[in-house]
Amino acid sequence: MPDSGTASETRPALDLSAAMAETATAVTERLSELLPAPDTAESRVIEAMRYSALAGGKRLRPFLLVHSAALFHVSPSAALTVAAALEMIHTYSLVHDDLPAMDDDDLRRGRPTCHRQFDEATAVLAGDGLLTRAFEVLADPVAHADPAVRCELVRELAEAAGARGMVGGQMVDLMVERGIGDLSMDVAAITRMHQLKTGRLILFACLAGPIMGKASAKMRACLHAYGRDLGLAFQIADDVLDETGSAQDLGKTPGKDAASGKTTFVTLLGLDGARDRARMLSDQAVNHLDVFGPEADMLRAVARYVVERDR
Ligand code: GRG
Repeated sequence: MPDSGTASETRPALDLSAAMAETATAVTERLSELLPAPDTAESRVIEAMRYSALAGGKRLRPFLLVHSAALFHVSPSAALTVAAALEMIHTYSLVHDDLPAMDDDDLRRGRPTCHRQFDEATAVLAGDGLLTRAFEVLADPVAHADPAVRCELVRELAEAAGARGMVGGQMVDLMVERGIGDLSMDVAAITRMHQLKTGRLILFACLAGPIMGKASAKMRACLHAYGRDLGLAFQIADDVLDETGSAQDLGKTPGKDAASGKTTFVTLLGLDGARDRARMLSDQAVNHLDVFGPEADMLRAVARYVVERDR
Protein backbone atom coordinates (compact mmCIF):
# COMPACT_ATOMS: atom_id res chain seq x y z
CA MET A 1 0.00 0.00 0.00
CA PRO A 2 1.31 3.52 -0.80
CA ASP A 3 2.16 5.68 2.19
CA SER A 4 -0.98 7.75 2.78
CA GLY A 5 1.01 10.63 4.45
CA THR A 6 -0.44 14.03 5.29
CA ALA A 7 -1.73 16.40 2.60
CA SER A 8 1.28 18.69 2.97
CA GLU A 9 3.74 15.74 2.79
CA THR A 10 2.31 14.52 -0.49
CA ARG A 11 2.00 17.92 -2.19
CA PRO A 12 4.62 18.62 -4.87
CA ALA A 13 7.16 21.31 -3.90
CA LEU A 14 6.07 24.78 -5.01
CA ASP A 15 8.54 26.91 -6.92
CA LEU A 16 6.97 30.34 -6.77
CA SER A 17 9.83 32.20 -8.43
CA ALA A 18 9.90 29.76 -11.37
CA ALA A 19 6.11 30.06 -11.72
CA MET A 20 6.30 33.88 -11.60
CA ALA A 21 9.08 33.89 -14.20
CA GLU A 22 7.00 31.61 -16.43
CA THR A 23 3.95 33.92 -16.26
CA ALA A 24 6.16 36.98 -16.80
CA THR A 25 7.66 35.51 -19.98
CA ALA A 26 4.27 34.37 -21.28
CA VAL A 27 2.55 37.71 -20.62
CA THR A 28 5.41 39.66 -22.19
CA GLU A 29 5.11 37.51 -25.33
CA ARG A 30 1.33 38.00 -25.40
CA LEU A 31 1.76 41.77 -24.96
CA SER A 32 4.20 41.81 -27.84
CA GLU A 33 1.68 39.97 -30.06
CA LEU A 34 -1.14 42.32 -29.00
CA LEU A 35 0.94 45.45 -29.63
CA PRO A 36 2.45 44.84 -33.07
CA ALA A 37 4.74 47.59 -34.33
CA PRO A 38 3.27 48.96 -37.61
CA ASP A 39 5.38 50.47 -40.32
CA THR A 40 3.25 53.61 -40.59
CA ALA A 41 3.56 57.28 -39.67
CA GLU A 42 2.12 56.78 -36.17
CA SER A 43 4.52 53.96 -35.26
CA ARG A 44 6.28 56.21 -32.71
CA VAL A 45 3.39 55.93 -30.25
CA ILE A 46 3.33 52.12 -30.60
CA GLU A 47 7.08 52.08 -30.07
CA ALA A 48 6.57 54.03 -26.81
CA MET A 49 3.73 51.69 -25.74
CA ARG A 50 5.97 48.67 -26.40
CA TYR A 51 8.93 50.34 -24.64
CA SER A 52 6.94 50.61 -21.40
CA ALA A 53 4.78 47.48 -21.63
CA LEU A 54 7.59 45.08 -22.56
CA ALA A 55 10.05 46.53 -20.03
CA GLY A 56 9.41 43.83 -17.46
CA GLY A 57 8.25 44.43 -13.92
CA LYS A 58 7.14 41.71 -11.57
CA ARG A 59 3.95 40.94 -13.56
CA LEU A 60 2.20 40.33 -10.23
CA ARG A 61 -1.28 41.18 -11.55
CA PRO A 62 -1.01 38.75 -14.50
CA PHE A 63 0.24 36.06 -12.10
CA LEU A 64 -2.75 36.54 -9.80
CA LEU A 65 -5.13 36.52 -12.76
CA VAL A 66 -3.69 33.42 -14.43
CA HIS A 67 -3.57 31.43 -11.18
CA SER A 68 -7.02 32.41 -9.96
CA ALA A 69 -8.43 31.60 -13.42
CA ALA A 70 -6.80 28.14 -13.22
CA LEU A 71 -8.91 27.40 -10.12
CA PHE A 72 -11.99 27.54 -12.36
CA HIS A 73 -10.49 25.65 -15.33
CA VAL A 74 -10.44 28.73 -17.57
CA SER A 75 -8.49 28.32 -20.83
CA PRO A 76 -4.90 29.36 -19.96
CA SER A 77 -4.58 31.21 -23.28
CA ALA A 78 -7.72 33.28 -22.68
CA ALA A 79 -6.56 34.05 -19.11
CA LEU A 80 -3.22 35.23 -20.50
CA THR A 81 -4.97 37.55 -22.97
CA VAL A 82 -7.05 39.12 -20.17
CA ALA A 83 -3.89 39.33 -18.02
CA ALA A 84 -2.13 41.19 -20.86
CA ALA A 85 -5.04 43.66 -21.08
CA LEU A 86 -4.79 44.27 -17.31
CA GLU A 87 -1.03 44.77 -17.57
CA MET A 88 -1.65 47.38 -20.31
CA ILE A 89 -3.80 49.35 -17.87
CA HIS A 90 -1.22 48.98 -15.09
CA THR A 91 1.55 50.13 -17.46
CA TYR A 92 -0.47 53.14 -18.64
CA SER A 93 -0.92 54.17 -14.99
CA LEU A 94 2.84 53.99 -14.40
CA VAL A 95 3.61 55.97 -17.59
CA HIS A 96 1.19 58.74 -16.60
CA ASP A 97 2.19 58.66 -12.91
CA ASP A 98 5.82 59.28 -13.93
CA LEU A 99 4.97 62.41 -15.99
CA PRO A 100 6.18 65.84 -14.82
CA ALA A 101 2.54 66.81 -14.07
CA MET A 102 2.34 63.97 -11.55
CA ASP A 103 5.37 62.33 -9.90
CA ASP A 104 8.02 63.60 -12.33
CA ASP A 105 10.18 60.48 -12.22
CA ASP A 106 13.23 59.53 -14.28
CA LEU A 107 13.46 55.81 -13.58
CA ARG A 108 10.90 53.03 -13.98
CA ARG A 109 11.46 49.27 -14.19
CA GLY A 110 15.19 49.99 -14.21
CA ARG A 111 15.07 52.16 -17.37
CA PRO A 112 14.43 55.83 -18.19
CA THR A 113 10.72 56.62 -17.84
CA CYS A 114 8.67 56.83 -21.04
CA HIS A 115 8.70 60.66 -21.21
CA ARG A 116 12.48 60.69 -20.64
CA GLN A 117 13.06 58.13 -23.39
CA PHE A 118 10.62 59.76 -25.84
CA ASP A 119 9.00 63.08 -24.84
CA GLU A 120 6.12 64.21 -22.66
CA ALA A 121 3.43 64.34 -25.34
CA THR A 122 4.41 60.91 -26.67
CA ALA A 123 4.22 59.47 -23.13
CA VAL A 124 0.70 60.90 -22.66
CA LEU A 125 -0.34 59.32 -25.97
CA ALA A 126 1.38 56.01 -25.15
CA GLY A 127 -0.60 55.82 -21.88
CA ASP A 128 -3.82 56.67 -23.72
CA GLY A 129 -3.02 54.05 -26.36
CA LEU A 130 -2.43 51.33 -23.73
CA LEU A 131 -5.61 52.21 -21.84
CA THR A 132 -7.81 52.02 -24.93
CA ARG A 133 -6.09 48.97 -26.46
CA ALA A 134 -6.79 47.05 -23.21
CA PHE A 135 -10.55 47.41 -23.67
CA GLU A 136 -10.32 46.58 -27.39
CA VAL A 137 -8.58 43.31 -26.39
CA LEU A 138 -11.21 42.49 -23.73
CA ALA A 139 -14.03 43.07 -26.21
CA ASP A 140 -12.55 40.57 -28.69
CA PRO A 141 -13.80 36.94 -28.66
CA VAL A 142 -10.23 35.72 -27.99
CA ALA A 143 -10.70 37.04 -24.43
CA HIS A 144 -13.81 34.85 -23.90
CA ALA A 145 -16.31 33.09 -26.15
CA ASP A 146 -19.33 34.38 -24.19
CA PRO A 147 -20.17 38.06 -24.95
CA ALA A 148 -21.84 38.44 -21.53
CA VAL A 149 -18.58 37.48 -19.84
CA ARG A 150 -16.60 39.89 -22.05
CA CYS A 151 -19.06 42.62 -21.14
CA GLU A 152 -18.66 41.90 -17.43
CA LEU A 153 -14.86 41.96 -17.73
CA VAL A 154 -15.00 45.33 -19.52
CA ARG A 155 -17.37 46.78 -16.92
CA GLU A 156 -15.37 45.49 -13.94
CA LEU A 157 -12.05 46.69 -15.33
CA ALA A 158 -13.45 50.10 -16.29
CA GLU A 159 -14.74 50.54 -12.76
CA ALA A 160 -11.47 49.34 -11.21
CA ALA A 161 -9.35 51.66 -13.36
CA GLY A 162 -11.65 54.68 -13.42
CA ALA A 163 -12.72 57.54 -11.14
CA ARG A 164 -14.33 55.14 -8.65
CA GLY A 165 -11.10 53.12 -8.59
CA MET A 166 -7.45 53.80 -9.50
CA VAL A 167 -7.98 57.26 -11.06
CA GLY A 168 -10.01 58.35 -8.00
CA GLY A 169 -7.29 57.09 -5.63
CA GLN A 170 -4.64 58.93 -7.64
CA MET A 171 -6.72 62.13 -7.43
CA VAL A 172 -6.95 61.92 -3.61
CA ASP A 173 -3.21 61.18 -3.42
CA LEU A 174 -2.39 64.30 -5.50
CA MET A 175 -4.83 66.45 -3.50
CA VAL A 176 -3.16 65.46 -0.22
CA GLU A 177 0.34 65.98 -1.64
CA ARG A 178 -0.55 69.41 -3.07
CA GLY A 179 -2.72 70.63 -0.20
CA ILE A 180 -5.86 70.79 -2.36
CA GLY A 181 -9.11 70.47 -0.38
CA ASP A 182 -7.56 70.29 3.08
CA LEU A 183 -7.75 66.49 3.37
CA SER A 184 -6.19 64.94 6.45
CA MET A 185 -4.86 61.41 6.24
CA ASP A 186 -5.36 59.03 9.15
CA VAL A 187 -5.13 55.23 8.83
CA ALA A 188 -8.76 54.94 7.66
CA ALA A 189 -8.36 57.63 4.97
CA ILE A 190 -5.05 56.30 3.67
CA THR A 191 -6.48 52.76 3.60
CA ARG A 192 -9.39 53.92 1.47
CA MET A 193 -7.12 55.89 -0.87
CA HIS A 194 -4.83 52.89 -1.46
CA GLN A 195 -7.72 50.49 -1.84
CA LEU A 196 -8.74 52.67 -4.78
CA LYS A 197 -5.34 53.61 -6.21
CA THR A 198 -3.51 50.28 -5.96
CA GLY A 199 -6.02 47.81 -4.56
CA ARG A 200 -8.71 47.94 -7.24
CA LEU A 201 -6.51 46.65 -10.09
CA ILE A 202 -5.17 43.87 -7.85
CA LEU A 203 -8.74 43.03 -6.90
CA PHE A 204 -9.67 42.84 -10.59
CA ALA A 205 -6.74 40.46 -11.14
CA CYS A 206 -8.29 38.11 -8.55
CA LEU A 207 -11.88 38.50 -9.80
CA ALA A 208 -11.34 38.07 -13.55
CA GLY A 209 -10.74 34.30 -13.17
CA PRO A 210 -14.01 33.61 -11.32
CA ILE A 211 -15.83 35.84 -13.84
CA MET A 212 -14.32 33.96 -16.79
CA GLY A 213 -15.00 30.59 -15.12
CA LYS A 214 -18.58 31.58 -14.19
CA ALA A 215 -17.79 30.64 -10.59
CA SER A 216 -20.46 30.50 -7.87
CA ALA A 217 -21.16 33.62 -5.78
CA LYS A 218 -19.48 31.91 -2.82
CA MET A 219 -16.22 31.22 -4.69
CA ARG A 220 -16.27 34.72 -6.11
CA ALA A 221 -16.66 36.18 -2.62
CA CYS A 222 -13.61 34.23 -1.42
CA LEU A 223 -11.45 35.56 -4.27
CA HIS A 224 -12.87 39.04 -3.70
CA ALA A 225 -11.87 38.97 -0.02
CA TYR A 226 -8.44 37.53 -0.90
CA GLY A 227 -7.82 40.24 -3.53
CA ARG A 228 -8.97 43.07 -1.27
CA ASP A 229 -6.66 42.09 1.61
CA LEU A 230 -3.77 41.29 -0.72
CA GLY A 231 -4.03 44.65 -2.51
CA LEU A 232 -3.70 46.54 0.74
CA ALA A 233 -0.89 44.29 1.98
CA PHE A 234 0.93 44.97 -1.33
CA GLN A 235 0.63 48.75 -0.90
CA ILE A 236 1.81 48.71 2.72
CA ALA A 237 4.81 46.60 1.65
CA ASP A 238 5.40 49.19 -1.11
CA ASP A 239 5.50 51.97 1.50
CA VAL A 240 8.01 49.94 3.54
CA LEU A 241 10.16 49.35 0.43
CA ASP A 242 10.11 53.06 -0.44
CA GLU A 243 11.78 53.57 2.96
CA THR A 244 14.15 50.57 2.94
CA GLY A 245 14.72 49.51 -0.71
CA SER A 246 17.46 50.48 -3.17
CA ALA A 247 17.05 51.95 -6.67
CA GLN A 248 18.83 48.88 -8.07
CA ASP A 249 16.40 46.40 -6.46
CA LEU A 250 13.28 48.51 -7.02
CA GLY A 251 14.08 49.77 -10.53
CA LYS A 252 12.60 53.12 -9.48
CA THR A 253 13.64 56.01 -7.25
CA PRO A 254 13.25 55.06 -3.56
CA GLY A 255 12.84 57.49 -0.62
CA LYS A 256 10.50 59.82 -2.50
CA ASP A 257 7.74 59.56 0.13
CA ALA A 258 10.03 60.55 3.01
CA ALA A 259 11.70 63.31 0.94
CA SER A 260 8.32 64.89 0.14
CA GLY A 261 7.03 64.54 3.73
CA LYS A 262 4.18 62.36 2.48
CA THR A 263 1.87 60.54 4.91
CA THR A 264 2.28 56.79 4.38
CA PHE A 265 1.54 53.63 6.34
CA VAL A 266 5.15 53.89 7.57
CA THR A 267 4.73 57.43 8.91
CA LEU A 268 1.42 56.47 10.57
CA LEU A 269 2.35 53.03 11.95
CA GLY A 270 6.17 53.07 12.04
CA LEU A 271 8.32 50.59 10.05
CA ASP A 272 7.63 47.61 12.34
CA GLY A 273 3.95 48.49 12.68
CA ALA A 274 3.59 48.73 8.89
CA ARG A 275 5.38 45.39 8.37
CA ASP A 276 3.12 43.75 11.01
CA ARG A 277 -0.01 45.18 9.38
CA ALA A 278 1.07 43.93 5.94
CA ARG A 279 1.79 40.42 7.30
CA MET A 280 -1.55 40.35 9.14
CA LEU A 281 -3.38 41.26 5.91
CA SER A 282 -1.42 38.65 3.94
CA ASP A 283 -2.36 35.96 6.52
CA GLN A 284 -5.96 37.11 6.34
CA ALA A 285 -5.86 36.89 2.51
CA VAL A 286 -4.56 33.31 2.75
CA ASN A 287 -7.36 32.40 5.18
CA HIS A 288 -9.94 33.43 2.58
CA LEU A 289 -8.65 30.58 0.40
CA ASP A 290 -9.64 27.91 2.94
CA VAL A 291 -12.43 26.65 0.67
CA PHE A 292 -9.77 25.57 -1.84
CA GLY A 293 -7.34 22.69 -1.57
CA PRO A 294 -3.75 22.49 -2.80
CA GLU A 295 -4.81 23.87 -6.20
CA ALA A 296 -4.70 27.34 -4.53
CA ASP A 297 -1.18 26.89 -3.13
CA MET A 298 0.38 29.32 -5.67
CA LEU A 299 -2.05 32.02 -4.51
CA ARG A 300 -1.12 31.26 -0.89
CA ALA A 301 2.59 31.45 -1.73
CA VAL A 302 2.30 34.73 -3.64
CA ALA A 303 0.43 36.32 -0.72
CA ARG A 304 3.50 35.66 1.43
CA TYR A 305 5.86 36.89 -1.30
CA VAL A 306 3.94 40.18 -1.60
CA VAL A 307 4.89 41.18 1.95
CA GLU A 308 8.42 39.68 2.07
CA ARG A 309 9.65 40.85 -1.37
CA ASP A 310 12.61 43.21 -1.84
CA ARG A 311 11.47 44.77 -5.13
C1 GRG B 1 -1.90 57.95 -13.36
C2 GRG B 1 -4.31 57.18 -13.37
C3 GRG B 1 -2.99 57.13 -12.79
C4 GRG B 1 -2.78 56.33 -11.76
C5 GRG B 1 -1.49 56.08 -11.15
C6 GRG B 1 -0.56 52.97 -9.89
C7 GRG B 1 -0.45 54.43 -9.76
C8 GRG B 1 -1.68 55.21 -9.98
C9 GRG B 1 0.70 55.04 -9.51
C10 GRG B 1 1.97 54.31 -9.34
C11 GRG B 1 2.70 54.89 -8.19
C12 GRG B 1 2.99 53.90 -7.18
C13 GRG B 1 4.42 53.69 -6.90
C14 GRG B 1 2.03 53.25 -6.56
C15 GRG B 1 2.29 52.29 -5.50
C16 GRG B 1 2.00 50.86 -5.80
C17 GRG B 1 2.30 50.46 -7.16
C18 GRG B 1 1.16 50.45 -8.08
C19 GRG B 1 3.53 50.14 -7.54
C20 GRG B 1 3.91 49.67 -8.87
O1 GRG B 1 3.42 48.36 -9.09
P1 GRG B 1 4.42 47.13 -9.18
O2 GRG B 1 5.36 47.14 -8.01
O3 GRG B 1 5.22 47.51 -10.49
O4 GRG B 1 3.64 45.88 -9.38
P2 GRG B 1 5.88 46.56 -11.60
O5 GRG B 1 6.87 47.45 -12.31
O6 GRG B 1 6.55 45.40 -10.89
O7 GRG B 1 4.77 46.13 -12.48
